This record gives sequence, structure tokens and C-alpha cells, in this order.
Amino acid sequence: SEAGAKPRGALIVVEGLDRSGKSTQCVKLRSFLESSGHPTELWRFPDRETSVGQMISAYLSNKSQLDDRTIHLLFSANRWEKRSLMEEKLKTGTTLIVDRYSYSGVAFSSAKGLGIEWCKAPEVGLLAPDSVLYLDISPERAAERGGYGDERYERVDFQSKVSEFYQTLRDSSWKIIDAGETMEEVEKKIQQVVLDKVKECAQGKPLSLLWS
Ligand code: NYM
Ligand code: MG
Repeated sequence: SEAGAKPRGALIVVEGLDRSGKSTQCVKLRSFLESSGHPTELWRFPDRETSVGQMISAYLSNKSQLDDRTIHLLFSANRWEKRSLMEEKLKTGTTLIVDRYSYSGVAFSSAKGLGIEWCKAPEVGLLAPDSVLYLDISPERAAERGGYGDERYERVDFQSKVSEFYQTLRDSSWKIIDAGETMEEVEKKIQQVVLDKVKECAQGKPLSLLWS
């Protein structure tokens, strides 16, 4: 990094189907990074705390109905409203672990039949992750894990479509983690990948933008 500037934090995104174990692993990863001396925050999208997030939450719990494009743009707006804080945190040395990001946005909306390019467009200009970890599990195995809740999208047939779109979106930089392994095995695999990335970012890897 530049003389006098703090080493920047890394933007680590965790993606996967519902019940793939993302949230559990994100919590474990955060304590691991903190205890390794890296200031870290755990974020998630949708961020249900904001007013946009509350509209999203009402939609997901079937308390409101919204047209597919409207809800897609709300999910995107929910990321845009956090963008400047995200950049500030990274530039002042905080690593962010983000539980779902633009890839969820595109995969879930495309699975409803919206065009993939249309879905990507509002994400252009958001910060690009330094690393995407994909917790890979079949929709059937995910459903066995204590079953789904009552939210929209939590159905095996729909999750299969989402899984196909995740495959379309992923590139060679994604780390595909077998989420069918034990919690400890998954945890170990994630730790090494992320630690390397945090170091690379601290050494000056520039921030970049979606969608390129
Ligand atoms: N979801 C999440 C979307 O459809 N678009 C998005 O942009 C994001 C971030 O919301 N089933 C969907 C995926 C999930 C649901 O997320 C709620 P979570 O992680 O279960 O709170
Ligand atoms: Mg969920």
C-alpha cells in the first residue's frame, strides 16, 4: 500500500443455496480472522435493517406482493445504499465478510425467468469482491438439513434453477467449497483461502468494480 496508508481490508463474499451453511461459516470465519489480528465485520444481504431492507423482508415473508423486476431492483438498491460505507470500511483496513451479494441477486431473479443481462445491469459499479466462496451443495441435500423455513424461494425445484444460474455466473476465480463435508472441514478450507486473500489485499491489490 501507499506510504502512510493503512493496508486495506478484503471484500470476501460467501454465496450458495439456502441451507448451504453460509451464515454459520461466516460467523466462524469472522472469529477466525479477528483472532488472527485482522479487523473484520460480518455483513449480509439483504440487510433487513434499512427501510429498503424492511420492504424486502416483508416480500420474502409473503406479507407483501411485488412484481419480479421491482423486487430485483430493491435488492440491488439495498446493496447500493451500503456501497459508500463498504468502500470506507475496506479503505480503512476492515475486512468485510459478506453473506450473499450481487450473485444471489442475479441467480434468484434469473431463476424466475428474468434475463441475466437485465439482472446484472443494476449491479454494475458496485465494488467487486476480492474473493467469492461458493458453498456447493445439491438442492436435495440442502432441503434435508432441517428443512426450509417459510420464506419465498425455499423450495427444491426453485433452488435447482438458482443453482443452474450460479453455475452460469461463476468464473475460475471462485473457490468452490464442498458444503456436504463436516462443518470443521468446510471451516478449515475457507480459512486458508481467505487468509491468503486478506494478505494480498493488505499488500496493495487494487479494489475493482462489478461487473467485469
Ligand atoms: N435473495 C438475496 C435474492 O433473491 N436476491 C438478492 O439480491 C439477495 C441478496 O433472499 N432466499 C434471496 C435469497 C434468499 C433470500 O436471504 C433471503 P437470506 O440469506 O436467507 O436472508
Ligand atoms: Mg434464507
